[in-house]
Amino acid sequence: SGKRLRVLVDMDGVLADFEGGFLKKYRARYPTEPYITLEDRRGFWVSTQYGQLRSDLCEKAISIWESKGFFIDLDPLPGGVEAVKEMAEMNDTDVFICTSPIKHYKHCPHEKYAWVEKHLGRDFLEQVILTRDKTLITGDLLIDDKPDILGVEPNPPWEHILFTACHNKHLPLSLPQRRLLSWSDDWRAILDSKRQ
Ligand code: DGP
Repeated sequence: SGKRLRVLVDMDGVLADFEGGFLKKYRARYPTEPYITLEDRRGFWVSTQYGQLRSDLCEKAISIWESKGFFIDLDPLPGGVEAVKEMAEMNDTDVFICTSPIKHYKHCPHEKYAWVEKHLGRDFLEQVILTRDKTLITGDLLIDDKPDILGVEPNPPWEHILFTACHNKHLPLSLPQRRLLSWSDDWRAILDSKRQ
C-alpha cells in the first residue's frame, strides 16, 4: 500500500570505483610523481588534495578523468550492480542513477551511458539522470558519497544517505544524517524506513 518509493543512486564512488580507477591510471601515467593512497584521501575533490601535495599535481590529476576511457573503464564497486538490480525488481520501487558529469564533456557523458549499458543492461539506460544539480531531482532517497549536496533548491525532497568512501569515512556524521557503509550494509532497511 501507499505510494511508490523513488531511490536515486549516485554513480562515481557508489556504483563505480572512481577513486581506485583514478589512482591506478594516475600512477601508470605519472609513475615518478608522488600520489595519495586511498587510506590518506581526505575531502571529496581529488584535485584539491593533489594540489595541496604539490601545486602542479592538480592539473595532472584532472588530466586523468578527462582522458578517453577513464569512466568506461571504472570497475563496479562490490555489490552495487546487484543491489541496484534487486531494488529495481522490488514492488513499488523506482530506481534512478543520478550522476553529475564533469564539465569536460568530450568523453564523460557518453562513457557514463556506456558503463550503465555494460553493467546493468540496455533497458537500464531509461533510469539514467545526468545533472550538475541533484537538488532539482525529486526522490525519497539519494545514496551518494559526497558529504555536501548543494544546489539552487534549498530544501531538496530526498533524504541524503552518505555512502562511505575513502574520502569521507573519517568525517563525523552531522546528525540526523544516515550512512550506508557499503553495499553489504542493510540498504533494504533504509528503503523500508521510507515506505509509507
Ligand atoms: P558525483 O559523484 O555525481 O557528485 O560527480 C562528481 C564527479 O566529480 C565525479 O565524476 C567525481 C569527480 N571528481 C572528483 N574529484 C574531482 C575534482 O577534484 N575535480 C573535478 N572536476 N571532478 C572531480
